[in-house]
Amino acid sequence: MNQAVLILIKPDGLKKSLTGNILTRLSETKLEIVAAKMVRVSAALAKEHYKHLNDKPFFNDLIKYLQGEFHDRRKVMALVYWGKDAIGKCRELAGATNPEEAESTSIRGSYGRITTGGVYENVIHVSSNESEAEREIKLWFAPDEIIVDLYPVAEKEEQRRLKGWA
Ligand code: DAT
Ligand code: MG
Repeated sequence: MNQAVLILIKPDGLKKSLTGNILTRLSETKLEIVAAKMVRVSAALAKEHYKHLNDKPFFNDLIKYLQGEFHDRRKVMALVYWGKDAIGKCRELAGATNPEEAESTSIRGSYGRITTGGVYENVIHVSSNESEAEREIKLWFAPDEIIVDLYPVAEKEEQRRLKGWA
């Protein structure tokens, strides 16, 4: 069954210059990239992304980590992959949440670490099921940033000032 999945290359992945490597690993899946961009992550976006964890003791550090505060890289790379069993394939390549428990050849097993402060620096985010993927993709991307029609869209009246090239 075709699925969409949100992938984030987190600030540690960018700082460690792993972008090309991670994209190469993901290309083994033969999935299609249908959206990609660099994002400066606001606190509001990070908190909404990880809202299911907002009662955890590590939540504040998790938000700072996603915002790049620990890596002097205030950005992440956000992508949507699409194709057969996309979530399972990408989760398998990513490896377990805890980088010390992740299979050593997985992306998190190869490049992740746990800091002395207890932060799981696990290099990438991968949505864990279809409903989470839909919520996350709609959070990170607008419909016209995705080159296929993943979800229903509606015409919206919007009064906002847009930047154009000068
Ligand atoms: P995943 O990223 O594998 O989907 P998750 O959604 O349960 O895992 O958690 C989101 C992130 O929160 C995870 O990538 C790292 C962090 N995290 C989870 N459990 C943690 C823990 N016990 N200590 C520190 N960070 C943790
Ligand atoms: Mg998750």
